Amino acid sequence: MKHRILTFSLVLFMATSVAQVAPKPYGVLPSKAQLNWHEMGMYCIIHFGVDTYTDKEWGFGDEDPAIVNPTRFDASQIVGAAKAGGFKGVVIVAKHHDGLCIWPTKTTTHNITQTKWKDGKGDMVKEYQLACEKLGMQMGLYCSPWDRNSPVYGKPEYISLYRAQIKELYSNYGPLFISWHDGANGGDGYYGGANEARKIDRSTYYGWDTTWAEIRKLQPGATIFGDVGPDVRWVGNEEGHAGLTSWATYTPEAPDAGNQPSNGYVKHWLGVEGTRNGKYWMPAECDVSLRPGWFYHKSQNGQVKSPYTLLDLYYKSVGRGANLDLGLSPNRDGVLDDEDVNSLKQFGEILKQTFAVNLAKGARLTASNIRGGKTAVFGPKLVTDADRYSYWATDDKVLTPSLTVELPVAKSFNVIRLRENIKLGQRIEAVEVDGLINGAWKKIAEATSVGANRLIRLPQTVTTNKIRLRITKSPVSIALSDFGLYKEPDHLTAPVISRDKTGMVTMETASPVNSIHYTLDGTVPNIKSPAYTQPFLLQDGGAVSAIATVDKQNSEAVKLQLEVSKTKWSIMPGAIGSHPEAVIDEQNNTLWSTLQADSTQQFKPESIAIDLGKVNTISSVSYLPRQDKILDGVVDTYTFYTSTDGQQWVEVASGEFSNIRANPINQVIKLKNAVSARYIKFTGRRVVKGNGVTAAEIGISM
Ligand code: FUL
Repeated sequence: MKHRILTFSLVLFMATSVAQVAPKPYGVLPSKAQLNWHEMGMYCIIHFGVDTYTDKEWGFGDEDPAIVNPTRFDASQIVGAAKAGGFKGVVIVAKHHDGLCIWPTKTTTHNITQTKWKDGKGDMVKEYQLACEKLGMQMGLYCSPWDRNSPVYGKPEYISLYRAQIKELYSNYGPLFISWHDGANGGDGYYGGANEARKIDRSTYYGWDTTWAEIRKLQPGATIFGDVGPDVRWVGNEEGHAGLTSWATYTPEAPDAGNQPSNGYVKHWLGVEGTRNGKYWMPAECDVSLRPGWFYHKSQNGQVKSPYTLLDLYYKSVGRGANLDLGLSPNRDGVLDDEDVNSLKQFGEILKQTFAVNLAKGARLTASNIRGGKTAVFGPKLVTDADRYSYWATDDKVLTPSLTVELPVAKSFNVIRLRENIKLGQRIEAVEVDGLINGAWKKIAEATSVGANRLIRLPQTVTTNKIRLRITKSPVSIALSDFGLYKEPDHLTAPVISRDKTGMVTMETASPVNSIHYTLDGTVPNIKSPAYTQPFLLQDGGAVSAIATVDKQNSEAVKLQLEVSKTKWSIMPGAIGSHPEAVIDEQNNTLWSTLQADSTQQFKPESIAIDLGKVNTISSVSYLPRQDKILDGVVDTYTFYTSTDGQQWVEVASGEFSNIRANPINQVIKLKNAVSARYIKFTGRRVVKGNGVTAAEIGISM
C-alpha cells in the first residue's frame, strides 16, 4: 500500500514538473493540416477551361466544350514552373463557375470527354496529380459551388450533385493539402437552357457543415478554404496582401462560407487582419493572379507581374504570417507562356539567394531569461536551428524578454525573420529590433503579430555585429522558434513611368542612374533601346516599357499600357450625377456617381456620353471601377455605344464584368471590329451594390 502511494506521488510530481516546464498553449491552436499549410507558405492556383477560349473571366455555362483543345497541354511544364518559383503546391480549378469539369466525371456530361482534347479521352486532373507526384509538389482542388451550367443549380438536387463531384475528386486523385471553395455564388446563368437568374441564400443553401464533414473524412490532411474558413480564410482582396498586423486567429461574424460584412465588403472585411485572440485558428490566404485576370487573355501579355513585384507581394503575404496563392493561367495550347515561366523562375531565384544563409547562425545568443534556466531545452540557440518547432521560451511571468545576437564579425542584412512555435498558439503581440550602430543601440525595426512567419524588410541595409530583439508585448511567456538575418541581393529599382493629362510621358528613378532605355512596341528594352532624355508626347497610347541602368547593371523592365490620352475629351451635355468629368480626368481616385442619398430610391441604369474631340479608330473600350474598395455603384453589366454625330448611337459591346467585385481592375473590352467614331457612351445596366452607377475612368484604345 505504502509503495503504491509513493509511486502515485512520484507520477504526480513528474506530471506537474513537466507541466511547469513546457509553456501552456495559448488560445486556439492549428490542426495538423493547418501546420502543413503554414509550412508551405506559397502555392499556385491554376485556371484553365472554356474561358481560356472565350476570353472571359466567368463563363455563362452555355459554352460548347468542343472549343477546349489544348494540343500541347503539359502539366509538368506548369507545375514545374511553379516549383521553380519556390511554390510548394498547386490548386487545380477542376470546375469553374461555367460548370465544365476537366475530369471525366460521372455527375454531368458537361465535362472533358466532350472536348476535342485527346479525343475526349483525357483527364487533366489526373495529369496534374501525376506531375505533382513526379515533382514533389502538393495538390489541392477547387470545385466551384456556383455552377452556371447545371440545370439543377439553386435546387436541393444540386447539393447532392456537388457532393458527388467532391467525392469523385477527393477519392481518386491522391492526398490533397487544400479543399478550395470560392465565394462567388448565384446569379444569372445558362442553367441547362433556362437562361435566368437564380438566387440562393449563401448561408443555408450549400449545407456546408455536411460537405465539410465529408471532406474531412475523405481528405483528413486537407485544410478547407472559404471566404470565412473553416480552416483558411480569404484575406478579402485579390491583390495578394494581408494587413501589416495579421493574426492567424479569427472570429468571423458567422462561421459559414457565405458570410460577408454588410457595408462596404472589402473595405470592412476583417479577414485582412484577423482577430487577436479570435475564436478559431483561421489564417489568411492572399490570392492574386500572376496576370491581371485569373484566366489567360492574350491582351494581357506584357502585364505579367515582374519578379520584384512578386517579391513585394511575398513580403506582404508570407512575410505577414499568411500564405500566398498565385494564379497561373495556361494559354490555349495548354502551357504557360515564356513570359510567365521566366518571371516565376527569377522570383524563385531571388528568394533562394535571399534565404540561403541565415547570417545569425553561429552567433552568440544571450537571452534575458530562459525558461527554468534550461538552456538545452528552451535556450535561445534553438532559434537558429531551422526547426520551426524547437524554440526559446521564457518563464511564465517573463513577458517582455530580450535576446542579444552577437555575430563573430559584422554582417550586412536587410531582412529579419521571426517565427513562433505555433503549436503553442500565437503569443507575441509586438517586437522591436535594435542594431548596435557606432557604439549605440538604434531601433532598426518593429512589428506587430509574429505567428508562423514574420519577415521585416528593412528600408536600408544594416551592417553591424550586434543586434537586439526586444519582445515588447505578449500576454504570456514567449515561444520563439526562429530568428534570422538575411540579405536580399542588391538590385536596381525599375523606373516609374507616368503620363499626364496633356499626354506627356515621364520616367523617373528613386536614385540616380546612368541611363533609362525604353521601347514603344511592346518589346523588352535593353541597353541599345532609345535612351530617355526628356518627357515626350504619347497621345495615342500604347505600351511603354523601360529599364534603368547603372554600371552595366540593368533593372527589371516595367511596362505601362496606356490608353488614348483624354486631353481633348469632354463630357456631353445631359450627364446626371456628381462629377461626370471625373471619368475623363485620368485620375483613378476621383469618380462619377449617380448614387442617390435617399436609400428608398431604386437603382436604374445610367449613362454617360463623351465627345473624344475628333474621330478615333477604337479597337477597345474600358471601364475602371472606383478604386477606393467600396462596392456601391460598381457596374457588373454594361453596354458601350459609339456615334459619329453624337445623336445616332450604335451598340458596340455589351455584357458582364465578371469577378469585378473581388478583383476591381480596369475592364478592357476588345471590340469585335474596330470602329471609327467621335463619340462614345457607357451605360451601367446593373451594379453589384447600391442605387446608382459609379465610374473612376472610361477609356479607349486604338
Ligand atoms: C473567385 C472567382 O470568382 C474567380 O473567378 C477566381 O476563380 C478566384 C480565384 O476566385 O471567387
